[in-house]
Amino acid sequence: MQWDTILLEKRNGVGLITLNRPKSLNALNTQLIREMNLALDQLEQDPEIGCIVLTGSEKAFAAGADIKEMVELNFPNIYFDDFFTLADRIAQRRKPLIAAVSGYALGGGCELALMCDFIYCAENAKFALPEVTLGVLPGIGGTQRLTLAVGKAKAMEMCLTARQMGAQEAEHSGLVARVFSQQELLEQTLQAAEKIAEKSLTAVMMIKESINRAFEVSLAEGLRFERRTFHSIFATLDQKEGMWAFIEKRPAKFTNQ
Ligand code: DAK
Repeated sequence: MQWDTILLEKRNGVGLITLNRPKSLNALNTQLIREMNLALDQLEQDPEIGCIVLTGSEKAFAAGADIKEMVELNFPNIYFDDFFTLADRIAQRRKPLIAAVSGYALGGGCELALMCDFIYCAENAKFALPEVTLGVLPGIGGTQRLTLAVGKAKAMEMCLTARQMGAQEAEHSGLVARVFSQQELLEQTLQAAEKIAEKSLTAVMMIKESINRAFEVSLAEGLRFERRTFHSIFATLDQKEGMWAFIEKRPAKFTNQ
């Protein structure tokens, strides 16, 4: 497969997708979103892959949706266009997704990072939802996912003023899991992804599903979901392997069965 707007690599059970439109700071156009989804389809179907990393360049994870592509759209264009649906599909992936953010993660770029399961960032990262300065509002989940991540006060302030949030504040606010130097970011992210990929994919996917439940249902329903999921994992060979490996003092060899 020939990619024009992304790069796709595989390493030790990890799929790495690098956004690759350097001249426009990885602005998200329809082609890039389409290629990213095709790459994600491939990685989700690949039994060798247990975790996926999304990254950009040192200067920009992504500077937002492509304003030059959007400027002349009218209501029917944007209403019938599948950009939204394509973008929403990224958040519905079942394998774990980590965003490695260096530089700008603005608008749709910030929203893309927020669709991932967690974010690692470099010290130069800048997160913002500056749509208000363009006369629009965040449209791929920003008002919802940013609010869930950092709370109402910071989400309101960021969306209404377009202020950029730096790496340290993003970590303290719960937007990112960890901050690394620019040199270390990708290696550290890949190492974390490899650790995840070594685990039982069933357990990993059930953990992802259970944590995401916490954002959608009451505590009682979430606990019930977690409990039933826990019961069901005892039907897998990986549960036996993981526990016997501990008892026999050896590393577990998971088969995703
Ligand atoms: N779109 C298109 N081109 C972009 C871009 C963007 N978002 N961001 C940067 N570029 C291009 C610049 O136009 C410039 O191109 P040339 O002039 O060289 O041809 C090149 O990238 C380098 O940018 P700068 O010269 O501006 O570089 P600086 O270092 O000076 O500034 C910057 C970097 C990131 C601060 C600046 O480029 C900037 O402010 N960019 C725009 C950031 C922004 O406003 N992002 C939010 C976009 S709105 C949807 C729902 C939601 C959305 C879309 C659709 N649907 C429901 C369909 C989401 C909307 C957004 O994300």
